[in-house]
Amino acid sequence: HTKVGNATNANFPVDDRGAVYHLGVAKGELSPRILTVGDSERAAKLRNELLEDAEKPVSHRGFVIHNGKYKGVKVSIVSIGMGPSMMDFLVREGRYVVEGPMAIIRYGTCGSLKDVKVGSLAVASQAVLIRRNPDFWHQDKHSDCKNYDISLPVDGDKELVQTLTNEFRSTFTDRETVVGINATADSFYSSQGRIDPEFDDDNHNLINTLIEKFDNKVTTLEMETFQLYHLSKRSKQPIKAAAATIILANRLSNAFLDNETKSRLEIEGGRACLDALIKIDLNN
Ligand code: R1P
Ligand code: URA
Repeated sequence: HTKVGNATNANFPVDDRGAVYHLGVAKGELSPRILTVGDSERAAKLRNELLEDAEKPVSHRGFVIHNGKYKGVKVSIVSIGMGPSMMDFLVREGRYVVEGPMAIIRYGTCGSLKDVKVGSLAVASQAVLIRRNPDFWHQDKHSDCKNYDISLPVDGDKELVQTLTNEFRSTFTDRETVVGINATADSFYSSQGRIDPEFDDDNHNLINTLIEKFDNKVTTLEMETFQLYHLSKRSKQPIKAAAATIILANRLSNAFLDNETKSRLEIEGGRACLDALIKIDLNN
């Protein structure tokens, strides 16, 4: 594990070496081209299978950074764990340590609201955010208070989304790649409409609401893509962002993908992501 030393500025903590407080890297220690995944084992496999000249990984606070080259181009593969706040750390602290324009592709797993087989792939053209609103369960709530807030859609980078879609469709000729809206939730459970008899979640209608609100265009449910798309758009320096997922769970049929297929799709899809990442021109 990497050590981060004392920080002095509470607004944006960096140590005396210039390492950011959570990612543990300083300026120049992260590539402008980033492939990010949730699972640290997925990141390690991608590093082992696909990176050349890989450096010793930097591991801090649940983030693991693998720097190396893909087809001669410098890239970073970063595992971040789960949820919008982990993506927030990556985009903000990553932005601080990288000079100039960036491209970030997320490759994760997801549930699907479409009638597609598990083991299909998805690319997110847009993303919405679903947040559980705790006030709904409060005794002093307003009468119009909703149980789950669903945001308006935010676009991914059109060019990178198209490049990623093309790479997926040419890589996976034996299975479908669906393109549509990703719904990013602040829980794997309640705000993705999973029913948990142990908790009062009031979410029985959530999946139908999502399907109807966006005219049946929500294809995937996971936990990070919205934060990536939203922050990339709000970054003052350019960040091109796109996201792809393995459809692990079908939320309509309740099917779940086997580990062996998932493992294979992680590598093949990871290669497709890296191909898209190195093709993109960062400067226009
Ligand atoms: C939940 O199981 C996790 O899987 C998905 C979700 O977004 C969440 O992070 O992505 P990863 O497989 O990349 O972690
Ligand atoms: N990841 C999620 O967040 N949801 C799923 O259903 C599967 C993977």
